[in-house]
Amino acid sequence: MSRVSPEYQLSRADVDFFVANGYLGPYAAMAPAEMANIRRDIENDVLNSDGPNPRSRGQSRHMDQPVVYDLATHPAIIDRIACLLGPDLVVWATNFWLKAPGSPEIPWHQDISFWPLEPPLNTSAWLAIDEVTVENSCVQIIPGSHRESLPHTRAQDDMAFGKMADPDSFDATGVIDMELQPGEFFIFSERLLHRSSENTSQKRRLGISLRVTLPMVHIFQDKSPLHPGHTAILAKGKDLMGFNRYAGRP
Ligand SMILES: O=C(O)CCC(=O)C(=O)O
Repeated sequence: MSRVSPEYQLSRADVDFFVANGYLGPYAAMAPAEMANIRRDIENDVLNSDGPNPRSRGQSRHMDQPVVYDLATHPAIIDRIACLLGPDLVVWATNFWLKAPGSPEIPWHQDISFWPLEPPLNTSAWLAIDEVTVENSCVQIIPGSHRESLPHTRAQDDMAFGKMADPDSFDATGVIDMELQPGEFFIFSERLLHRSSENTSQKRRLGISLRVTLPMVHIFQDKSPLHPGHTAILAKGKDLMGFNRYAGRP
C-alpha cells in the first residue's frame, strides 16, 4: 500500500515550507492518553532490557519490540513523510533520547555528518513520549539551516556528543523551541541544525527519533550508529534495489 491517507496529506504550502525551512510540525500522531499507555510499555519492556545494538539500549529497538516497530511505522508519520520523499520509504534507524535530570547538552549539529548513508538523504521524525518543554530541554532548531552542509568540529568535553557544528560557521538566530505534548512529533531534514540544552529540571525528557530514507539509498548497516545484523523496515511501497536488509514486525 503506497497511498497516503487523506487525513495525513500535506498541502503544496506545507511542502514548500519544508523545502524553505527544513522542518514541519508539530503534528499529533496520537492523544496524550494513548501515548501514556505506550509509555508504560516502553518503560517496562524497552528501557529495562538490552536490545540488538550492543553499544546502546536505545538504538534499533524496532527490531525486537513491537511497540517501537508500531511507532516507527505509524501512518501519521510515514504518510506525511511520503508526501515529501515519495511512495517507497525505509525506516533505517530508531533511537530513544532519554534526558534524565542533569543530562548534558547535545550541541548544535547536522545529523548527516554522523551517518552511514549514501547518498546522504533522510527525513527524521522526533516523537515526544513525555511532555517536552523548554524546562526539560526540548529540541531546538534553526529554520533554513538545512540549505548548507556545515563543518563539524570537536565538541566540548561536557557535551553529550563528540563533535558539533563549528560555531563560527553559522548564525544561531531565529531558534525555535520544539515544545511537544506526548504523542506529538515534528519532521526535519538531515541537515537541519538542532540541539538540546542540559536538562536542569527535575523532569525526565523521553522522545524517539525515526529516520526515514529511500530504497535507493545504501545503508551501511554494519557501521555505527548501526551494528552487524541490523535490519531496517520497508515501511511503505517497494524496494526495487535489493541491497538493504529488512525485517518485519518482531
Ligand atoms: O533529543 C535530542 O535532544 C537530540 C535529538 C537529535 O539530535 C536527533 O533526533 O537527531
